[in-house]
Formats: sequence, C-alpha cells, structure tokens
Amino acid sequence: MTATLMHAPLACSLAVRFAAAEGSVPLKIRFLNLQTKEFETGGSLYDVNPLGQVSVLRLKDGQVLTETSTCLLWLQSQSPDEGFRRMPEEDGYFQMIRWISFCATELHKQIFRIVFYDEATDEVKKRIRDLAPKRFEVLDAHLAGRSFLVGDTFSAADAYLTWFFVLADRAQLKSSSYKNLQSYRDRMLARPKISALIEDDRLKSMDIR
Ligand SMILES: N[C@@H](CCC(=O)N[C@@H](CS)C(=O)NCC(=O)O)C(=O)O
Repeated sequence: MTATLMHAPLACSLAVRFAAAEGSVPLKIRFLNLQTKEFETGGSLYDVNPLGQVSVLRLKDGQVLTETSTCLLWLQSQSPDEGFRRMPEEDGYFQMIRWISFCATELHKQIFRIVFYDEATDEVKKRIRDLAPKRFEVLDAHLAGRSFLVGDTFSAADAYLTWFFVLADRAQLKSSSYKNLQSYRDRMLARPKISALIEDDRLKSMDIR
C-alpha cells in the first residue's frame, strides 16, 4: 500500500505530486475541493486536518503528516532514485531544507497567502507583491551557473519552487527580468512529468470547482 496525498488541484500539494513523479515514489491521490473541503469520494478535509489545509499525507501505517515542507521531506526520503533523494549525512541535505523553507515561508505563506485570500485589501496585496523582487534577486543570484537549487539534479526543493511558478502569473508576480530565475522557471515547467501533472490538475480543477 502506498501513501495517500490529500490534494486540491493546483494548490501547494501539487509540489508533492511533482516530487513523487520526479522521485519515482508511488502516491495515491485523494482529490478534494478546497472551497468546500469535501473529498471527491466523500468526507471532509477537516477530519484529517482541522485547519482545512493541504498538503496532508496519510502514511502506510496510518500516521498523518501535515505541512507541505514535511510532506516533501518525507516523500524524498522514500525515493529509490539516488539523484533525487538526499539524506541528512549527504552533501546538500541542509541546503535542500534551506530552499524548501524559503519557498514555504518567503514565497508561499508570505506572498501567496495574502494575495490569493480575501482578508487583505488591494493596497495590502500590492505592498506584499512588492516583497517579491528582493526574493527573486536572492533566487536569481543563487541560480547563476546552476541548473537546480541544490546540486546537479532535481530535488524536492525544486518541486516546491516549480509549484510557485505554476501560480506566480495568476498572483501578478513578474520574474521575467531575472535572467537565471526565468530560465530556471522555463526549464522546470517544461519537464515532461511536471507539465503533464500541471495539465492533469488544470483539467481536474475544471470539474472539481
Ligand atoms: N501550513 C500549511 C499551509 C498550506 C496552505 O496554505 N495551503 C493552502 C493551499 S496552497 C490551503 O490549503 N488553503 C486553504 C485554506 O487556507 O483554507 C503548509 O505549509 O502546508
């Protein structure tokens, strides 16, 4: 039996799907509607996460993991692919955690959590969007001469940042003037497994919403 991901099309749990596909980790998907919190097959997300948020993983032994960062870290630890998996004793492990945390706190929660939600006014959303350039500068400088965030192969950190770019246009965040970052974005979104999952989620989001 494989682990099960509670997943809303195009939401951050898509990063976990990217990681599973790129790291060849089998994953069962339970689709849900993030507005109603209802699973396609019945039942409520609130029963597994009282906050009503994805990402949530149910592991084989029944334990539940919340938080996209944790789900990504667990998932990558299960990968049979040595190029994808990084373990604590290996080079790059803490760099991978660094970039996963950056995606979670500086991009996902700091920016998307405001611009995609109703609580903030347009003025506040604009001020939050203005935080993006500094973060893009950091990423752009890091990606100079690099193909991936960590080492020479795709990692769980790339899965998170790639998901950010799936929704960045919709959030009115422009990264096109950051040469290294833009080239990274284009390469990641063009990866066959990634683009197939984005398409799958886009089609699913039409019939689930
Ligand atoms: N702390 C959680 C939060 C993730 C989060 O904000 N998920 C969004 C989708 S990208 C969500 O479930 N939003 C629904 C809601 O807040 O009601 C994590 O890091 O995974």
